[in-house]
Amino acid sequence: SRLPLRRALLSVSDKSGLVELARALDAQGVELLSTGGSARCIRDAGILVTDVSEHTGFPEILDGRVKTLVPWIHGGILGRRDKEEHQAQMSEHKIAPIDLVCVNLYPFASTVASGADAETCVENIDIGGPAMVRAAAKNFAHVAILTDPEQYDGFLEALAKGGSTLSERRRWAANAYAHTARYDSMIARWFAEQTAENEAEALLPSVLTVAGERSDLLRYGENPHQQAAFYRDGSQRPGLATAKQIQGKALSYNNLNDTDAAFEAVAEFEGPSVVIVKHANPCGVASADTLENAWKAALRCDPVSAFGGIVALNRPLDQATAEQISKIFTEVIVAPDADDGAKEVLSKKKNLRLLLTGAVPDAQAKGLAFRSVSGGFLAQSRDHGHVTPESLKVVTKRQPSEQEMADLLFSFRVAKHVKSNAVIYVKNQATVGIGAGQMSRVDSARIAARKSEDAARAAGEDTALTVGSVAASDAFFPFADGLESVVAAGATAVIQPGGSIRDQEVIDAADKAGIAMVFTGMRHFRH
Ligand code: 93A
Repeated sequence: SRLPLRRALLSVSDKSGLVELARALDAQGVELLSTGGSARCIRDAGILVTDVSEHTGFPEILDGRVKTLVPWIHGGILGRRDKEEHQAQMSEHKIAPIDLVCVNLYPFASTVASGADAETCVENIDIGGPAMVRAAAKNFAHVAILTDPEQYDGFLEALAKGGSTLSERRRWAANAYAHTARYDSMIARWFAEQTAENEAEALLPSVLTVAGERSDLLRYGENPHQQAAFYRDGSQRPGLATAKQIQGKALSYNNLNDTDAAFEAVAEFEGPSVVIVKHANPCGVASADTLENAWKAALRCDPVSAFGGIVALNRPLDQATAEQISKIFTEVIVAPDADDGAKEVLSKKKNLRLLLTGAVPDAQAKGLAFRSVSGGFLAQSRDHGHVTPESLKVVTKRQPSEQEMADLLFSFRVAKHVKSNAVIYVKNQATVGIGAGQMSRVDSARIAARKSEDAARAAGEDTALTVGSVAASDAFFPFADGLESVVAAGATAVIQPGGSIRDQEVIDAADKAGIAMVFTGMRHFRH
């Protein structure tokens, strides 16, 4: 049955859309109750509103900590309209029914994100708001609950039809409990971060916040017969959550997954850099003096796979680079920003999606990564490991040259973003061969070398690009054969974690081949 509306309580921290809502309700003859700041906002717009304190006869006390936590408010929300005793008790205690509750909560997450001190964060824990939200949602049979300005228009449409329906109110109630659950889990996470002794201990409350603030429904999942949505976790980490789509078709599940992989990878590098991703694996990564040169170097690695790829940049996209990229078919470009010339160039490619994120993620930031397994999911701290020159140990007779050292570091940072087993060849800060996702490390090494031969042929060069390169392996070589195949491809220096019981065999093979090898002591499995 449609719900007639006599009295509404509006108490919101995010005041967007509040005046419009109040005006529309007022026009329908609805009595408006409101708390301090919200009431002021409505009154300033020339709309008649009653302060909650006036309605209840009880003042807002304790710096506003107790505004609505009184029986005249909660009784008005919770009382059943279909039960005589409830109605009788309400009139006995002079409790007026409240048919609409519109509440959004103190901005706890953004207060934390702003770097506010602990006292300010605690003051921004809303108590009265969630109590009203939960009460109104419980009484959804008789009361409507709105927790998001984006719901106002839908509510007003329902009102124009004579009031909200039960199924509409049930849906709003579901949103309301999701809203308060998420809110409390953010608070739990903050407390855990304040008190937990390590990242793993902070995991549990963090897991609760996985179901994010807003979701985008996607056309379908990894395959057309699967359904999918993107949930934001409210962290505002630069990337998919902050991306604005400037142009192009709607993003698919695979687009989002690949774009994320590309953008996280490009965030590893300081200088102007480009990562091209296909099927969640990089197929070209390069740093150079300019983005345009980085693009050309990245593309040279595997121009065949780059077709229909996803391109990530760690600098604002400029026109020259945009012109180069638009020469081949690209699904998505993601960058912190783009200049007008670049936008103009790309606007001619109607299907190309351009995503601008405002900033590049911090590759070393802490965070969580999840994977679903049957019956639950696995959670771990994200791989923010970052190998530095100081952490490397040369284990061969030959020392790497300065150039080799720079390329070794580069190659290992790429390896972190390639599915295991990963073997990467790099020359002059650009990948020249990437072997990904094989069940044997030797196969990855061989595939990378063979792809590099193909790339050389495509570029009209007669020696494989891997000749004179350096090579990275994401995990240790269990036997000398992996190393030997890297040497056979022409690598002159190798970077790998070390730690195999056969390390000595592998070191001997490297010395025998006269190449340099360094151990990182850190592994970058990515399964
Ligand atoms: O401090 S509270 O936890 N105690 C309350 O009784 C209370 N009632 C409403 N927070 C309370 N609220 C919150 O105040 C609402 O959830 C809303 O976010 C905010 C609106 O305050 P104002 O109208 O003064 O801007």
